[in-house]
Amino acid sequence: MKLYYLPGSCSLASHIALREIGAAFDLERIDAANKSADFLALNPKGYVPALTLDDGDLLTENAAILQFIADTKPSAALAPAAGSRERTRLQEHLNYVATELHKSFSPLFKADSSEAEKDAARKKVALKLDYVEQLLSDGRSYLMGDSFSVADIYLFVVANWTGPTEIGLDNWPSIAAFQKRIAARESVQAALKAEGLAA
Ligand SMILES: N[C@@H](CCC(=O)N[C@@H](CS)C(=O)NCC(=O)O)C(=O)O
Repeated sequence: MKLYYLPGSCSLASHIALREIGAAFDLERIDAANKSADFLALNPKGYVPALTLDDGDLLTENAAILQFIADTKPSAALAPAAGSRERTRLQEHLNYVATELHKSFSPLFKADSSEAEKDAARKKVALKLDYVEQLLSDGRSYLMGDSFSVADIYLFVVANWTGPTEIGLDNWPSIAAFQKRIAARESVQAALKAEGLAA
């Protein structure tokens, strides 16, 4: 398998999940400003994460890739069984992180966003974080309760963006504690190091 990535971006979630299951994989960093013709031919969507499988097939979309990785090694227990109510709950969390939280950050990373667009984005991110804070403030360790899952990995990566965007986590203490818990995992430290990020 080969994972195409951008350091610290959402592809870090797929990267961490691959390390959680102890998969053998290669990493290829893409040049976001100057995407190669080879990458665009392989993945016309033009973004990461993109995961090529050993049979040449390509998977894209974090929420799908994360579940694929979890299903590759059920004993790692990163996702409930397919078809179960709990699996639907996991998909609910993955979808929230992808379409509500992750995408709310997008204007903050675009060079051509106006200050008004950035302010609106910060407000939207705050609202999306409020929901997660409410969920975690019942004392659960993870989104699914007591079980760590791929949704936690994705949430960790996206919530980490509150650092570079200077939103911070002071208003969301349960998320801040969650971030510390997830950051302590060996897989996370190894992935951050491999992407050249401060662990
Ligand atoms: N719908 C995609 C979105 C992926 C995405 O937003 N990737 C970003 C990094 S977080 C990216 O590759 N940005 C570079 C670009 O689009 O040129 C998913 O959920 O995986």
